[in-house]
Amino acid sequence: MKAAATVAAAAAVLVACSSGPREAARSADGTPARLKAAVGAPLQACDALPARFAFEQTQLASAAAVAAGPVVPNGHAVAAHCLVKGQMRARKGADGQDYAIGFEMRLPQAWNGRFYHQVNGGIDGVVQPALGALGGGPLTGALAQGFAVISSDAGHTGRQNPRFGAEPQARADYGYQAVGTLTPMAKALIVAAYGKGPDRSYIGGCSNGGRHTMVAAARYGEQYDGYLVGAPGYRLPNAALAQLWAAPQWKALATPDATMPHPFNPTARIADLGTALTAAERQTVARAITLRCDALDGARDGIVAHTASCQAEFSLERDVPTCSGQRDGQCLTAAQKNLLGAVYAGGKTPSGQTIYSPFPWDSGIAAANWAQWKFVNSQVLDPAAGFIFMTPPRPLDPFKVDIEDGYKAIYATDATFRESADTVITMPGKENPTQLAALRARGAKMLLYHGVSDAIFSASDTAAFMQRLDRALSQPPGGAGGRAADFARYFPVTGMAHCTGGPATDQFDALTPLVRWVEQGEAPEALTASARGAGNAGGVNPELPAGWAPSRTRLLCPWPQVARFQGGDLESAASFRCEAP
Ligand SMILES: [Ca+2]
Repeated sequence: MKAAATVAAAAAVLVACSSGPREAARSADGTPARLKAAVGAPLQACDALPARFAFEQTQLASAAAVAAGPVVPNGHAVAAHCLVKGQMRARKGADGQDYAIGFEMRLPQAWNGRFYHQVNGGIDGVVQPALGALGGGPLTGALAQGFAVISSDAGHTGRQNPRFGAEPQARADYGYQAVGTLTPMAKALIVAAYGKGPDRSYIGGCSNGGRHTMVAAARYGEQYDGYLVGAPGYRLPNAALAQLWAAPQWKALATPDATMPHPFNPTARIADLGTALTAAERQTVARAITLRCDALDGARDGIVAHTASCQAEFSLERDVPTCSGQRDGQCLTAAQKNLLGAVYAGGKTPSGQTIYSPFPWDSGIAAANWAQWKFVNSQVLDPAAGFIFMTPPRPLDPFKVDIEDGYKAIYATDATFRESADTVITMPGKENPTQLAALRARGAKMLLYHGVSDAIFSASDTAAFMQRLDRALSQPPGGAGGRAADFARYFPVTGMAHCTGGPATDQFDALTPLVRWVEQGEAPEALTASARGAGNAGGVNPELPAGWAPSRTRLLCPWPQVARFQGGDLESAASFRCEAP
C-alpha cells in the first residue's frame, strides 16, 4: 500500500485523487480506467413484467407496485417501487428434494441507473427483503438510495437446514453459481422495467455476504463495477472448523452440565459454554487490552485504533491477572488463558496445521455478540460445516469433530463432489489474487470493512488478504507493491463485533463512497462513522460505553492507516486524522 498521506478529516473526508479520462481504456502507465457515472430513468413497467419478461429458466411469480413507505427497520422510509418475485432453475435435486434459486427484485420508481446485488448472511436459504442492506449499524440502504436491488436464497430453502450442502448443485449455487445465474437475468429484467440496463452494477453484503462479494470479485469481475465487502468469511470453512476445534475445549472449562435454551428449537437445550469465560471475565480482558492499548492512537477514548501496535503491546499472560484462588471475574485461570490465547491464534489441527487465522486483540471482546459466536453459534450453526464445507458431507456433533479429518475434508474431492469445498465456497486465488488485476484495470473498485472485534471472521485475515493483494499486483512482479490501494481499500472498524454492534462507532454508509470512487474517481481517504446512542433512528446500540457522546463520530481509515487524535473535541471525527501506522 502507498505511503499514507495525512488527510484533514474535517475539510475533506473524500478527496479526488485523479482526473483521468472518462471511460478511458487502460492507460499506458497502468492507471485504472475511469467508468462513466450512471444516469437514472423512470420505471416503465411493473404489473406487466411477468407476462412480458422471458429469460431462460426463469419464472416470475408476481410483480406489484409498492407505495412509498412504510418505514423500514433502519428508520428510513422506502420510496415507491415495483416488487418482483420469482425463481430460476427450478429442478429436482440428486437428493429427491425440490430446488430453485428464489429471488425478489425491488425496482424503484425513481431509479438512479444502478443495480445492487444484495448478498446475504448465514447459510442463505431465505429471500431476505431486497432493501439493499449495507452492513454496519443500520443507516441507509441501496433501495432507499435509488438502486434496483435483487436478493435471493442462493438456491435452497431453510435458514437453519444445512443438508442442501450434500446436494452438489445446491452446494455450488450457495458457493457462487446462484450469483452467476441471477446476474444476467437481473440485468435483463432491469432492461424490461426501465427500457435500458444498469449503467453501473454493484454487489455487497456482510459475513457470508462478504464472502459472496469476494467470490464474485474473483469469478464475476466483468459483471460488477463496485464490490462492497463486509466482514468477509472468504475462508468460511476454516473459520467454522476453528469454532468446532474450540467448542469441546470451552466445554471442558465450562460448569459441568450447565445448559441454556437452544436459540432455534424451543424444546431443546445446549451446553452453557459461556460459563467457561464469563461476561465479567471478558470485561476483565477488555479492560486490560484497553489499559495497554487505548492511548497508542493518542486518545484515551475507549477505542483501540492502533490495532497493529496493540498486538505487540498487549500480553494476555502479563496484563490479565492469573487467579490465585477461586475465579471471581477479576482474573483468568491458567487454563482459561491458554485456551483464549490458542483461540486468538486461530486454532491448530493435531498435526500442527493452523486451522484459520489469528484474531486481533481489541476492545470488543466483552460484547454479547462475541459470546454468541464462541459459545452458542459454535454449537448450533458451525456444525453445518459437515454438510456444506466437507467432502464427503457428514453430520457433525460440535463436541466430537475429528479436526484433522475435518480439515482434510475441506480440501477433499470425490466422485460426487469433483471440486473441493475450498474451491466451491471460498474465493478463488485468495492466496495470490493476481486475477484481480483485470478488475483493477477495468476501473472496478472494492471497498472492504470489518469489525476488529468480530469473533467469527478475523479482521486480521482481511488485513492479510490486503497484504497478499498488494503483493500480487506489485509492479514489477515481486516489487514493493502499492497498486492495490488504487482499486481496493479496507476500513477496519475498531471495537465493532460481527457486522454491527460492540463498543464502536458502527454506523456508516460505505456504498456512497464506493459509488463516488467508481463513477467519479474520488478514492475514499476515510469514512466517517457515528455511534448509535440515545435517539439514533437506526436503533440504539446497547453496548455503547456510558462515557461516549450518543452521536460520537470517528474516522474509519484505510488500512494500515490509523485514526490519530490531533487535539480538540474527543467526541468528533474532526479531531482525528488518518496517519501512517
Ligand atoms: Ca484510543
